[in-house]
Amino acid sequence: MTWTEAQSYCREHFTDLVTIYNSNINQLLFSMTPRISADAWLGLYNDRYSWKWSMEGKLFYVGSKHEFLIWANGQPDCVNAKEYCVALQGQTQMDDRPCGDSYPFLCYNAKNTSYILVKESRSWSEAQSYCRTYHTDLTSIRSKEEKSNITLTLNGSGVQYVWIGLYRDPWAFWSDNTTSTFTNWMPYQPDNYNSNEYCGAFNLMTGKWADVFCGVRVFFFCFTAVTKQTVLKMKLQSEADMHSTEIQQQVSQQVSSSVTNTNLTQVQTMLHVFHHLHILSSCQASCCQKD
Ligand SMILES: [Ca+2]
Repeated sequence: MTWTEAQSYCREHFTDLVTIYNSNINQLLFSMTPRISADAWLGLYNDRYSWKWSMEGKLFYVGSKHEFLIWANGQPDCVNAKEYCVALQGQTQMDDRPCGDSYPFLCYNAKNTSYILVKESRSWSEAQSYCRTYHTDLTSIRSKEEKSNITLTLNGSGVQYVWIGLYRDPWAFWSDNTTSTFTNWMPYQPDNYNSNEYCGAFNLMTGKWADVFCGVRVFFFCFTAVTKQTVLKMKLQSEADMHSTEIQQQVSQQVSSSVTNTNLTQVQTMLHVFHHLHILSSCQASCCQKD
């Protein structure tokens, strides 16, 4: 199945496409599968539209609804899987570029609401440090007004590329919305070959990962999250009137918050998830059976 089809299948029949949190889980998947030259989808994907502003740090969707934010033709294209910072190209349109490239940059100063073009070439993070030291931050473009002020600032400067505050985290998302920083890429991967590889796959021959075009039909891994019920019995001693509904509620709240603090629920879930991995082939739905 394609990545999206596999995601739907896993969500319908199990919990989701699998998340690999560490090398033990990677090893478990490897030991469960035959050594064949084929790939199997993981829940991992590289979201080309998960941009954040340096000044705010939270996710900000950049799409067609913002007419003042225009991607240059064919952008963002994440060439060689290395472009995670955004520059204005030709002073008006956006292009994702390698964060290590050196360009002039645009700072924003919140004290006097001004935009400052710094015509020294620096990497994106060096530019960010500079702006944070001497002004407020690399500039955002959050309104038509802000865009036209920036256009005025850049007017006649002759700069080709100029860093702004937009960036994103590479390969930051798993289908089940958990966050995991563990990776096990093959050498030279991810490479975004042909500029269309935004889904993560597990190579059954090596157990290593590669970025693959999301539309190809390959095997995939689903998992089932099993929540285990734990019964806690406690004896409470108190001078208070335990028949009072109000006091019962207070006690109940305190007990449940102390249980939550131990992460008990999470630990139990984690332990059981990985005993229920299912491997499915990309064959016709009729021949795919739960194991
Ligand atoms: Ca680009």
